[in-house]
Amino acid sequence: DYPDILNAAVELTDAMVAKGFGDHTALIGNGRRRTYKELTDWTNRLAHVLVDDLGVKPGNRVLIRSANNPAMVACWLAATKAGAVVINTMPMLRAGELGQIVQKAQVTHALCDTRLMDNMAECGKYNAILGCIVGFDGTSNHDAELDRMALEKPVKFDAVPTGRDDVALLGFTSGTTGSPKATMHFHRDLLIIADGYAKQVLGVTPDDVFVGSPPLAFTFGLGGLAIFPLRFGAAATLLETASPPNMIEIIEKYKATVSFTAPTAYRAMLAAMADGADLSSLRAAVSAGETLPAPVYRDWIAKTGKPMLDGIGATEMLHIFISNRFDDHAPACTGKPVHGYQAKIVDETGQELPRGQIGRLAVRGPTGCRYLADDRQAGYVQNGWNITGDAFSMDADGYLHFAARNDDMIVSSGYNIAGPEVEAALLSHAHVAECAVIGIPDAERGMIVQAHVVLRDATPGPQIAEMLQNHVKATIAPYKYPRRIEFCDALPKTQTGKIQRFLLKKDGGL
Ligand code: 3SK
Repeated sequence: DYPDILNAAVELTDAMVAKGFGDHTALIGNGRRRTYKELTDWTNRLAHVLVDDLGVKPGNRVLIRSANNPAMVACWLAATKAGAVVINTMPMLRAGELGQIVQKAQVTHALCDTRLMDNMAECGKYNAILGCIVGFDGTSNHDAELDRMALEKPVKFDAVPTGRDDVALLGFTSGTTGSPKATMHFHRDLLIIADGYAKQVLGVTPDDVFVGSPPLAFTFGLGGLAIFPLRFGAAATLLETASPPNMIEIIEKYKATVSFTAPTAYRAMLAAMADGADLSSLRAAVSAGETLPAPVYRDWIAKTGKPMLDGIGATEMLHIFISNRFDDHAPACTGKPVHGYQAKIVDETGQELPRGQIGRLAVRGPTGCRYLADDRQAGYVQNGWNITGDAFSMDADGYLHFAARNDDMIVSSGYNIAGPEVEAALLSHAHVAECAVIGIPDAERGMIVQAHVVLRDATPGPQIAEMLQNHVKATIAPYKYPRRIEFCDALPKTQTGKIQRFLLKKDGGL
């Protein structure tokens, strides 16, 4: 129910000032607070620079390169006000990876934190289409070219009257397998995820203070750390480096109420939490990006007394579409579809499966997948349903239970074994800090379960391996135990914290 002419950035800034939130804190970062009025003026000045001086036209693709900080949010909002299609990118990307994005999205303009300029400039040398690269000061001291130009500009800007179905954002995803795809999202989509999930599941109010680790370049982060707070007059704390101790410190210092991160980070927060840590302000810990192992859910609630809400989202769908609720959450359960979304479990032919059976999770709703010029569209969207890469079951009461990524189901001697279930069993052992389970080829059994384990307070060797195998056999059906265990110092992860099991599978998992 959005008007035909809709610019999402205006709704998150000027409209909030008009609603009386001008003096509320919008963003906290780089050691200072910015109100809604300050953010609105800042973005309007920047939008003037983009349109008047840098020649940004509606529909131009504008790439933003930065760590999570208020200046990145301001640049994203300004480019959106200018009618551009924005691509937020991670600071860790190198020139070659930036080049792939520039070519795929036909990027003409880049706004780059000056501290990250080397790779951006290198990318510009080899990509002629990228005619304009301008630096901004990510430390918010307004000490770079873009900031200096903005200081001269008026604080009022007539935002481009974009249509609600005009593309506002390209979310890039390489999933866990490489080969990037760009997903297109409309202005209305940016508001739908706030008015749906954030309002109806999280019940966000102007008193909320958000904290989290996902990069703004990942739509999980953009929603949780920018769109959700700004839509409701709440505040977001932005951390350039969000280590677990850092997150705890920020929750304590700013009395954060909602946290967004992945289960591995919650587990690390639990390990880093001193006895007197004060998390009393927190009312919701949102876990997504990876499946939430039951031991992490239980340990979190036991230690903090705070609810942990597991959800599943996808860059293709923009944000979380299935979630637990405050009054209805349980271990090893992802909950029910968010308002506006529907889910079903299907087989390889698209036929719906009976309740309780594991199959592919299919979803549909207002923010479904539209890949930019990509043949993989036909595989992802079938008969209007988005066929996610996840294997789930739906129980008799309509709750969804994660089994595995479709690629992570292991068939061993005719048994279907979900890798994450074995991981959860391993994680419930005190000496397991992190683990990833894969299937590797085996002459006798077709495949066997192999676990890659990062130990805590223990020395790798056959003794601990046997102890872990026995622990799994005692925790879940014994046939699921990992026949091989490899110990390692760290697991390969994407920049958004997802374990790259496909890397472990290479070369037989070694
Ligand atoms: O679960 C995810 O991977 C995800 C992706 C995009 C947006 C939100 C989420 C939770």
